[in-house]
Amino acid sequence: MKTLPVSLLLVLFTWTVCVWADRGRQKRAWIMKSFTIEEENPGPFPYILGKIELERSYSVRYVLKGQGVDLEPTGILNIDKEGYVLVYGKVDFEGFKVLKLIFEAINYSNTEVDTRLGVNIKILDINDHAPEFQQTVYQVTVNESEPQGKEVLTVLASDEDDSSTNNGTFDLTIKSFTPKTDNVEFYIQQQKGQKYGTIYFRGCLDYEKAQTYTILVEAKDKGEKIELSSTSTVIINILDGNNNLPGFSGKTGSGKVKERETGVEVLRLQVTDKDTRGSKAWKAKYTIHGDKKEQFKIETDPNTNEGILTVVKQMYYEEQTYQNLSIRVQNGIPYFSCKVKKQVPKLNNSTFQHNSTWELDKIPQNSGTSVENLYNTITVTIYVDVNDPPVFTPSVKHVHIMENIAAGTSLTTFTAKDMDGSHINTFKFVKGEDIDGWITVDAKTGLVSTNKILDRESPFGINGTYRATLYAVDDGVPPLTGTGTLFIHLNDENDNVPMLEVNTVNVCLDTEPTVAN
Ligand SMILES: *[C@@H]1O[C@H](CO)[C@@H](O)[C@H](O)[C@H]1NC(C)=O
Ligand SMILES: *[C@@H]1O[C@H](CO)[C@@H](O)[C@H](O)[C@H]1NC(C)=O
Ligand SMILES: *[C@@H]1O[C@H](CO)[C@@H](O)[C@H](O)[C@H]1NC(C)=O
Ligand SMILES: [Ca+2]
Ligand SMILES: [Ca+2]
Ligand SMILES: [Ca+2]
Repeated sequence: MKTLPVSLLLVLFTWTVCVWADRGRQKRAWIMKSFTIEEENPGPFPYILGKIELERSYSVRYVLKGQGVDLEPTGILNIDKEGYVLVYGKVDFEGFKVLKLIFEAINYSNTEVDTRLGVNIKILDINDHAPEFQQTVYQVTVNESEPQGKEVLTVLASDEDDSSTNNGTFDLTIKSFTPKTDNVEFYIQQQKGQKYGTIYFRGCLDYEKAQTYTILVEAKDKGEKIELSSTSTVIINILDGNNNLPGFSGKTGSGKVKERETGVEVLRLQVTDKDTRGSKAWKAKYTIHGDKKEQFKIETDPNTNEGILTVVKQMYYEEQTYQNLSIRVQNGIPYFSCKVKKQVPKLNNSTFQHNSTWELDKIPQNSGTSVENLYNTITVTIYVDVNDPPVFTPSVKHVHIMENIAAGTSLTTFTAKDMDGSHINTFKFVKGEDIDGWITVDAKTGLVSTNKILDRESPFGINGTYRATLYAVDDGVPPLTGTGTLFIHLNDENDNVPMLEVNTVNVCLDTEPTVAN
């Protein structure tokens, strides 16, 4: 009966060699004391790994085959005739964690395999890989209204080294974030042994303080001799929400409305809103309070955000001389507010997972609470103005004319203006004083013509001058009247003076430069 005296001499301490017998007659295994070699051992090559010795009285030839010899990674290992195992090159742990080989001793005389052993060589990892993030840059958008403790983003990294050792496990940390604002702080949480970490924030996001944060996250392995690390950039974009109420900024406290006027702008109210111009969070929404008779409406100017107050029902001075209105402004979308009270952990809130959140003042306290009752108010007084009478421009006219001209000759045209502004063309011209019935007046145009052949010797003229008056009467209740005066100067008919042509008049204006000759 053959015995199998195998002794193994380990020359180098850094390799693990397991040897067992696989011959049918011998089913015993030798588990050798473990030694390790670091991967990527730089040599010099070849170096002796160890020696396999067989106690034989006859001569045998040693053969080594398998991974590292004729299987990948080929050419790394060999055995010499004395049984020394030699190493010819580097081994990469990330490629081969163990090399499986077969050792054979062959009888020189009959070339039969005398002994066959399995040999496993374990490769020991070194820390030659830094953990790497899945992405070098992460981008995420977060609503400004999100509450603290809200998950912002999860990052993932991996380390190719042995993940069962410190060389292949790593910590995720936030190295820095910019800008540093006092309203918010970012932190990362990584479950023990996990490859991913989640970024959260404590405090309040505030678009007005920072629209974008750039966070540098680092993954650093726990290598014993050297620690390897890499970083990734996380860009957090804040989406502006409605955390600013519009506030009245103009000093317009009162307005005026003419009685009986409607559809007229009475007052413009200015507001400022710190949210993004043009956004829903910026757009002002006005409401009127105290307008029992619904005499006003208010609209928002889409460009300036001003409140345009318009009178929609006629007001009468006899009934009221003024009206107080309270005008509220808010935004069309819900409002929220978040202010940091203290940068300290919130205490005794057992249901809260992130025990490192800050103490905050929030509106609404809980999401879902209505915040419709938040607005800014201004009180305005609208005074009712009485109607102004039409005014003649100019109010006095002089006409020089030859006597005996035909009836119906145009003398001059009066013009008048309604000072109320909005009452355009709502007055008519009527004849006032005209003792001898000399003139006619066109109600619409203000054209004054002769009514008959004029006589210089009329008892109603003084030194050949006749005085008449006109009224411009508006349609107010009661109607208001403006008065214009016309002086007609009649000249003696004289053969030496040429007649004026028909329908041509000599007009002198007393307040403006003369335009006629
Ligand atoms: C080796 O071969 C020789 C020659 O054939 C033989 O005599 C010897 O018994 C063999 N040894 C063993 C252990 O089989
Ligand atoms: C980790 O790597 C170092 C070399 O960087 C090595 O010396 C050490 O043995 C490795 N540790 C493990 C547990 O593999
Ligand atoms: C932000 O909020 C709006 C509604 O308020 C929602 O539609 C949108 O999906 C949110 N965006 C993010 C990135 O959470
Ligand atoms: Ca590593
Ligand atoms: Ca490694
Ligand atoms: Ca706003």
